[in-house]
Amino acid sequence: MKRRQFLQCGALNALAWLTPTVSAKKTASMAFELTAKPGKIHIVGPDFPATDVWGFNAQVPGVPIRIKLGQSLDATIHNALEVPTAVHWHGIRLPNAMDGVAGLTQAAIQPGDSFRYQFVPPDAGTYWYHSHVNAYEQVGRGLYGPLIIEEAAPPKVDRDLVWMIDDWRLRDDASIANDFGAGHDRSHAGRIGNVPTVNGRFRDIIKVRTGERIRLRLINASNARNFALSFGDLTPTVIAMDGQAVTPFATKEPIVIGAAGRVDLILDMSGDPGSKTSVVDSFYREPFDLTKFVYEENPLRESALQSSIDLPPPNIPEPDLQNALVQEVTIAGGAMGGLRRAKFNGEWVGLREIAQQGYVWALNNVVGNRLDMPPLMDVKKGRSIRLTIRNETAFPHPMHLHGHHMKLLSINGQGLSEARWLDSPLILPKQTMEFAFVADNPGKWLFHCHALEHHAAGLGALVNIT
Ligand SMILES: [Cu+2]
Repeated sequence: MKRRQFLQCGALNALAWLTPTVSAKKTASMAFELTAKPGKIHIVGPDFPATDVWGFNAQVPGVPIRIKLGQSLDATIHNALEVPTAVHWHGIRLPNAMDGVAGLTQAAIQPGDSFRYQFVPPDAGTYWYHSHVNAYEQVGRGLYGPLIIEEAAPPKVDRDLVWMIDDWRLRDDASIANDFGAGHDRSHAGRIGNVPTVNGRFRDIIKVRTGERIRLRLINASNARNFALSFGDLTPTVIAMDGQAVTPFATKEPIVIGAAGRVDLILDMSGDPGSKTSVVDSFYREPFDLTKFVYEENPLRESALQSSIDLPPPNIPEPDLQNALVQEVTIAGGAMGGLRRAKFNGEWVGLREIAQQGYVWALNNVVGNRLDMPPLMDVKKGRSIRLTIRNETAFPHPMHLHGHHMKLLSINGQGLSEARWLDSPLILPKQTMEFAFVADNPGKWLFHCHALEHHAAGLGALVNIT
């Protein structure tokens, strides 16, 4: 009798304990409410005033969204701004209607309105979400956040860190310079700022411990700044690019991350207790310290972890190279680009006249100034495409294809020994990259430069898959 009472009691307790926890957990981990609204953040520290920004839940970076592979992403966006907005889930191979391109895949979310995004991301990895309405202003003001899809069994690390790297153009009073979409930015390198930040902070320090293993997820949320990061005495091991696993490789070369790109690194913190290591950018002429690791006095362990850091390989259909549609795309225009004329609204027009309307770039001689223009590619679902992108301009372009990852086949004719699946490859001046992918995701997709001022100035096109 005693034993039975005890069991019953135990069973009841277990039920009482389980029921509310399970349901609470479900809501907490799967449904996100994000409000796009103005906020204030301290970017440059206490000696300066806070900066007025726009953020998801008034934060920059916005609320981190982290779910497990296989879970549904369920996010309702409330627009508390005075302008329309929409949210793009960058790098996710999602259904077209969830892609967040206002005017193409949905109507913009008007001030006071909401929109619910729901889909199951097919790949684990490091992604991000950001506004896709007047992105050069809305992303520039802070409307972005990290989107992490965790592997079922991630590699064992001591810490999983996300760094959203940004580049702000601030005035002396730490307010955002209001010259979004300036002509010079559109025709040159895009909006390059003067205050590079990690997670919204300028020259912050990151405390670490000797022997610690960190998975560092780098996300470049800048309008246009590209980064090439060195980690001092540390030798990072690259494990993923643009969210997709690569065969891990250790490198002392600077890690290049174009605007919108992502790189996952494993860092084994090998510095001495009490020491410091600067993370230095060297993409442009003047190198600078982005941030600093500061080692605590007590080490975590004597020597680095030796466990495996391999991620599951990408689960993306292999393109059929033999029977692929061959498509060449040439990027032309911009300052020092030598483009004389291009097709603008269906007619050949001189570049000077096009530039007067704010457009300076063309893909295959077509200025991408509208979302109702004829597509650059019109293909049947399931068709493999071999896409060669030639950059004939004087500037780098991170070219983003929505809804797909592209397999990089060659750079300047040089084949690759390892697979790279990218959604935002950075193509340097005078460089040619060849890609292949299966057009397996139906819909009208954007293909555009993610230097956001370049996109606004005509560097975009549509891919129609039916
Ligand atoms: Cu560009």
